[in-house]
Amino acid sequence: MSSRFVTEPGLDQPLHVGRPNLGSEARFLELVQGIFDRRWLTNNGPLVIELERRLAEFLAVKHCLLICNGTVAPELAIRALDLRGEVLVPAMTFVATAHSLQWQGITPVFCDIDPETYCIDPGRIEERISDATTGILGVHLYGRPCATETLQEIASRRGLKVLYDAAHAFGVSHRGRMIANFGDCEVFSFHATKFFHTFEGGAITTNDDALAQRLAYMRNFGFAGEDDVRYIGVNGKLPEISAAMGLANLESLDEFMAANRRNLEAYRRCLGGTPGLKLIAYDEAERNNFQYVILEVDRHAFGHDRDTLHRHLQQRGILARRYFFPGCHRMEPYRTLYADAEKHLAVTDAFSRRVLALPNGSQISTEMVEMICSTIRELHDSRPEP
Ligand code: T4K
Repeated sequence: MSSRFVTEPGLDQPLHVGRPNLGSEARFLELVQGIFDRRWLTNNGPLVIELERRLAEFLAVKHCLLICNGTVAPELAIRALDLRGEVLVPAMTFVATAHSLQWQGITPVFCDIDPETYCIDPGRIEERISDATTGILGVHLYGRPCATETLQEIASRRGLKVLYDAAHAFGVSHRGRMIANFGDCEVFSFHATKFFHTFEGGAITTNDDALAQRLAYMRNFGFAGEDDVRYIGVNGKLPEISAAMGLANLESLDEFMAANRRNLEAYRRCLGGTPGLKLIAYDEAERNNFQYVILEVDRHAFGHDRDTLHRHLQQRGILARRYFFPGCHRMEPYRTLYADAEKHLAVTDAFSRRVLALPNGSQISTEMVEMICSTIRELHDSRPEP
């Protein structure tokens, strides 16, 4: 793969966004040995039960149900909450968020984002509510929390359910409470590229006992007992091998967070004086995972647009990603089905043309960050004279 790239001196393989954080290999292998010894591979095994317990404790939430991934998790949550008709959702998210609605015949009604938080703009919600609206699906984009209080106030007043896609927000707090505790429930992705992962995986968290029970049945084909099916369900179970990875990774969360934070500070230091670049800021009064180093490129002040910078980095083996471009409303089937959605999404469209995610994670060193930044500055310095 590296032969495709002209690499910088000292860079012998590409620098990826999304390189997995990995905890102790020895601990993981020890847990895998137990799986072999027990011959218990999946279907709510002891490692899944242990990881659910540890996660619920860490997130200070009553119920944490592990699910096979962060796409089936919202699909299950949407069904268990009995959402139908229309659900409000941002278009500035990974397309799986919109798919989890459309897959079940629910219309995703795309709402614009707040340019400061990058999350669904609570001031633009009410204009998108109709008689068919049953819920709001907020996304804590890049691990920065939605305006949960305002969303809850609107939802309670209008009789709507609220759920959150917290795929990016594991280990994050909001007003002193861990993300996991907001809305009717929250869903996580534990995909390999996430701050905390289980190879593939996800979770649903809630403080609602009845909802948790329904979700537990639905995750297992609807079974409530050996011959007793209560609901339509799916196979949403997480295997033991994934739980083993999760348990090993959980022990290294502080190291992952410290590496991310150190890298973000290095990016800030090295890019600070470059015009036309804005780096994501996290609320230092809260817990953060600092996983996403998001750069906004102002093409006038920087001298080149985001796509030129993206190409410039890729050609040098720095695999920055346009998370997320374009907005979901510009992908199929949404582009065809909801052709007028763009009228409501000016901030989303403008932001999606400026955004670039830079490499971060425990695989990225300060020297690598410095090299990435000097590659970015080199492009700025080569800008055409005004
Ligand atoms: N909601 C939100 C807001 C999400 O961001 C996501 C997923 C979901 C829901 C759905 O959750 P899951 O169903 O995935 O659990 C990647 C991830 O696959 C996806 O999980 C993630 N969001 C999304 C933002 O990124 P791609 O299509 O960009 O993946 P890919 O294969 O291009 O890999 C990304 C980078 O990571 C590459 O530079 C390579 C690197 N990588 C990847 C893997 C898997 C590695 O270095 N090692 C690896 O093992 O979607």
